[in-house]
This record gives sequence, structure tokens and C-alpha cells, in this order.
Amino acid sequence: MFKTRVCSLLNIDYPIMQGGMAWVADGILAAAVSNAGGLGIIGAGHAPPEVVEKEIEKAMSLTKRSFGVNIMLLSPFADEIVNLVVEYKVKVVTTGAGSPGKYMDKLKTVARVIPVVASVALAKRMQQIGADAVVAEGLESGGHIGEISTMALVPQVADAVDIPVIAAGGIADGRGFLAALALGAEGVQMGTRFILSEECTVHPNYKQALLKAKDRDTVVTGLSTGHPTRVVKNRLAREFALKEKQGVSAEELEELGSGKLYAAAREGDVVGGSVMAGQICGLIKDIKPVGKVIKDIIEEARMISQSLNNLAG
Ligand code: TUI
Repeated sequence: MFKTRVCSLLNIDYPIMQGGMAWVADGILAAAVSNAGGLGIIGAGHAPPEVVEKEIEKAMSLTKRSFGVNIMLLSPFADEIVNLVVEYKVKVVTTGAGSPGKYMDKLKTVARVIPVVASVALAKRMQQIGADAVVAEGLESGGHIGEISTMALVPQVADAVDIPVIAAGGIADGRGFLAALALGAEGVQMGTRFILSEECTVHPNYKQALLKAKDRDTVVTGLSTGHPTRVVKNRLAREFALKEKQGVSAEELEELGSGKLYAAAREGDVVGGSVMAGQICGLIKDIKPVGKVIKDIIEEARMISQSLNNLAG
């Protein structure tokens, strides 16, 4: 059940991908998701190539199944990460925060390439230059986001392209999974749900901050710098909002944000650090093994689809 083109394209059992979250999604988490039948993804973020290389090697030692690497296109190391995934013949590459156009031909020599898009225009452009699928990511997502909600973006992207569409943003259970399929997606990508898994090595303070967060506890900072970023409200988010209101320069704001995701995710500073998370964090009340996250979603979606079928007569 729920076998879509995404399953055959990526050689996975369930059309569920784990978001490639910078400083959060390492080789251990990626391997766990792939071993559970989904697609695990290492988040390269702004990390230097030596760090990403270690995570790729770790994932390779922990799983025989395909996994991916997310290349954050704003990273100063993006060129080197591209070379790394080609060298290691990583099977799947997702990209974020830009267009991977200049890397497409090179990446396609080894990997399935799946750009994350936040608009119909970019989705069409990605199909044209040979993307294997796209992740349509709504503004409910954590981290760097676009301007359109998942509910509005996914069906518009699904109508605009023939390649498979994977929905992201605001999905954490079987209801969200099934809703995404109803909107025309052939799979989902989840970030926040996988942060709250046993295998995620993010600092325990980060997990606790997400468990505590309710529906209105995330906020978007960085709108004035052109890098809107969804984070859990804390001292840093308030400081950011105040500086943006005061019209502080983009450079100063970038400086304020620099290194703050690392501080929260690896050092546990959830007060002065950047706790990126999606709006769905309010729904998630437990930390469970990755395998159970996936199993529960598929089982819940199966049950809902049966009751909807009865309802439809
Ligand atoms: O990339 C993400 N999410 C991220 S990256 C990240 S690391 C970071 N660290 C510090 C500050 C900011 C970010 C944290 N979260 N998601 C994929 C995504 N891509 N969302 C939105 C986009 C996007 C936006 C505009 C993609 C392309 C685009 O326009 C490109 C074009 O050429 O049209």
C-alpha cells in the first residue's frame, strides 16, 4: 500500500523522506530512516566537507540501503559538497535554498536529484533541467522557508509538473501523510517529526524545546534579509525581531544569526541559539524510534483511507 513512483525512484519501501536538516540530520539518523524503509538524508548545511564526509562514511557503515545528502546552496562549501557526493556515489541528492542548476548535470551522473522548491516556477524549471522529482515545501516547515503554505503549494506544483512531487511542511502523522497524497503528492518529507526520534543525535535540550512547543510557538525571522527562517520563539528570536523592527542592516542580522543553529543543535543553547522547527511541533508529544514513526504513519494512513472510503460510499 502507498507504493508510488517515489518508492521505485528511490528504491524505498515507504514514500517517506527525512528532511536534510543542518547540524541535526547526521549519518546515524539518515541510516536509521533508510533502514526503516524510508529515505534518510544527511544535512550538509554550512558544514565543511570533512565533516560531511565523515557523516557519509558513517551512514555507509550503518546501512546497505540508499540514503541522501542535502546540499544547502547558500553554503560557501556547496561546490565541495557536490564533489563529495559524486566521489562517494551518494544515491540521492536534495538541494535547498536556491536553484541547483549549475550542478545538475554533474549530480545526475551518480544521483537522483530532488530539489526542494517553494514555488511553481522553480518546480517547472527543475523539471526542465532534468530533476527526478521535487520536494514542494510549504511555509509550515522549519528553517529556511518560502511564502506559500503546503495546502496551496502542493496541488499547484502537482498540476504543473509530470515528475513526482513530495510534500513537506506541516506533516508529522498519518493524517498529514494521507492529506499530502490527496493533494497530488507521491510522498512526504518530514523534519520535525524525525528530530523527535530516539536515533536523532541533536542535543536533548533541542528535543525538549520542541516537545514543549505549542501550535503558536514558532515564528519567522529574517524576512527583511531575504532569508525567512522559522524557529521556536526564544530570546534570540525576540532579539532578531527587535533588530529587524529597528531596521538594522542585513549584514548585522546575518552576523547575529551566524553559528546559532550549531549552538542550539549541538551545544544545547536553546535560549540564545536558533531552534529551527516546523509549525507541526505542537502536535508531537513523544520521542520514539524512527521505525515506529514510519510504521505508525503508514498504519494510521491506512485506517483513515479505509474510513474515508466508507464515508464516500
Ligand atoms: O533549505 C531549506 N531549509 C533550510 S536550509 C537551513 S540552513 C540555514 N542556516 C542559517 C540560516 C538560514 C538557513 C535551514 N533550513 N529548505 C528548502 C527550501 N528551499 N525552502 C525554501 C527554498 C527555496 C527558496 C527560494 C528554494 C529556492 C528559492 O529560490 C531560488 C530561485 O532561484 O528561484
